Formats: sequence, structure tokens, C-alpha cells
Amino acid sequence: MGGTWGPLVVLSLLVVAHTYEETKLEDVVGEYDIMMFKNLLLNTTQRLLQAISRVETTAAKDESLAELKETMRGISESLAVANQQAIAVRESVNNGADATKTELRRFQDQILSKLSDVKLFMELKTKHMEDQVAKLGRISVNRLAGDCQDLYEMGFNASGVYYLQKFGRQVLCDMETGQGGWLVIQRRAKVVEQVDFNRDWHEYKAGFGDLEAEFWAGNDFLHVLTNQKSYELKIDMVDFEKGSYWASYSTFRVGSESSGYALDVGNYSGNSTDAFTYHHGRPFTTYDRDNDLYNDGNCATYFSGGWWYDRCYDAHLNGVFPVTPDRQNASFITWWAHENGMKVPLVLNSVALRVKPRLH
Ligand SMILES: [Ca+2]
Repeated sequence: MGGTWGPLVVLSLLVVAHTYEETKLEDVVGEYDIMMFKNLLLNTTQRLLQAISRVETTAAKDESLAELKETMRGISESLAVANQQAIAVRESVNNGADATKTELRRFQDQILSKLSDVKLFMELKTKHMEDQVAKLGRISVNRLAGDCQDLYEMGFNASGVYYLQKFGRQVLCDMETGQGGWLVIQRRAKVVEQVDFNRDWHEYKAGFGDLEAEFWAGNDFLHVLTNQKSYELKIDMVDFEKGSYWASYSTFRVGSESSGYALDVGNYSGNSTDAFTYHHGRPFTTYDRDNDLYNDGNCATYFSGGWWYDRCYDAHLNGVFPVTPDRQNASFITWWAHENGMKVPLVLNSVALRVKPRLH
């Protein structure tokens, strides 16, 4: 019997020795593939993030999408190669002698299980990437950035001056307060070189000042901006001795020039007093265009600065900063507050008005 089995045993040992050598080699190749896949996937994710953050022009967008497609093609090719390797392992198992089959099957299971892990990982990443690209595609097709929220959703999360493609103008975005996406429409502060807010109708229409310091975004812009979606308004104020106050309005919309940029504001919340709803429905008034309800004169002339005056105001955030803070004199930049049943003005050192699409 021994004589009959002798050559077979030798042959089996040879096969085992040979396949062990192959197994070791294949195992290394398998690990290498998995590493390569993981790197490819990480690169894909990074490229996607870079592509999104670069999206400023249509050309850059197209280029980024082409680049992403190319990366995906590379990954698919690598996956095809790995699959072929798995098939080769399977074939070598099927061609092997009985004694080596258990060992080889274990190895095959390991390889297939690893490949399956990688495939799952890649499918997840690919799905995420496809969602991002779809979002990018929607933005590029349906809307250019029309406010700071759009920019925030495109991946811009640093506060600063941005270019709004939809309106062809620069805006100041606050990407850090709350969930970000705030567009600053007015800012005042007691800076060394004060911007003059006592301007005519045309200047308030176009906007003026310096986005890095004090400015008014412009009534035409406020009209188109606040009519593309539903916006909320947040007003932040600092009283020279009482500290910070805020007032939020979940409704804020500015009418067209033919309505006199009529103010639609409502639904107050905050830690001050609602002084702005008083101005709801009022058109804008400047020293050269009197739309106020004060019959004996022009509120903008009396109180320096264009605003949605009534007779004349409860809030006047485009007024002049007093040289010396004076709580008895409310003819300067003012927000009337109610304290202990008394009407007391806030004496402001700074103020900023921000808008953001209302979340439904
Ligand atoms: Ca008047």
C-alpha cells in the first residue's frame, strides 16, 4: 500500500509546499489591495471636499466634476483587478489536491471576506460622494449662490466677504453664529472713521459703506434678497453700559422700490423690547424723499439717516452715534426699550442686522 501511496504523498507535499508559498504571496497582495482601496477612497473623499470648496465658477465646477468621475473610474478598475485575484484564488483551490482544500478554502474565505469589507466601505463612500455630487449638480443647474446659507451649504464655513453669483455683488457672511449662513445687511460701530448714514434715496437704494466696517447693503438688494425665500432677521445691539441685546423677527421682507421698499416685519423674540414692529408696513424715507407719517417735516432730516419711519420711530438703527452717551436724549442711533413700565432708550455702541432663510 505504502508503495502505491508513496509518490502520491510526495506529490501532495509538493502541492502543499507550492500552494503555501502561493498563499503567502497572495495574502500580501490581498493586504496591499485593501490598503490601496482605502487610500483611494480617502483620496476620493478629499477630492470631493476640495471640489466643493472650489466651486465658485461654472468652469471650476465642471472641472471638479470631471476630476471626480476620473477618480471613480480608477477605483472601479482597481476593484475589477481585485475581483480577478479572488477568482484566481478560487480556481487554484478548485485545482488543488483534496488535502490542501480545507487550508485553501480558509484562505479564500479570508480574502473574500476582506474584499467584501472593502467593497462595502467603498459603496458607502461612493453613495456619500454621489449624494454630494448630486447636490453640487442641483446647485449648478438650479441656483447660483443667492445668500450666505447657499454658500454655507456649498461648504463655505468661514465668516467673511463673499461674492454672490446670483446677484453679482459682494456680501458679508457670518458663518459662525448659530448654525451659520447669516448674511449681514447692516453694521454700525463706533469706529475711528465713521461712515455717513445721512444719505439720499439713490445711495440707500444702491447701498454704501465698507463691508469690513460700517455699511448698508442697499434697498434694491434687500428687496431681491428677501423675496427669493422667507427670511428671519436678527438684530444684535450693544448698549454702552448695559451690554448685549438681541431682537429676532421670524418675518422680514422688503418691498420693491415702487412700494417705497415697504417693510414687512413681525413675530418678535429676544431679550430686549420689540421696537421694530412699530415700523411694519412703512415705506423708506430719506432726506430727499419723505414717505413718513410726520406731517410737519421729514424724520430723516431731523434724525439723520434713512429708515422706515412712521412718526418718527421706536427703533432707528441708521442714526448718528452720540459723542457722549446720553440716556435722556434719544435723537441718536436708538432702540426704545421698556424697563419697569418706563420707556427707556438703549444707547448703542454697535449694532448689526443679519438675515437667514427661515427653517421650516
Ligand atoms: Ca413727513
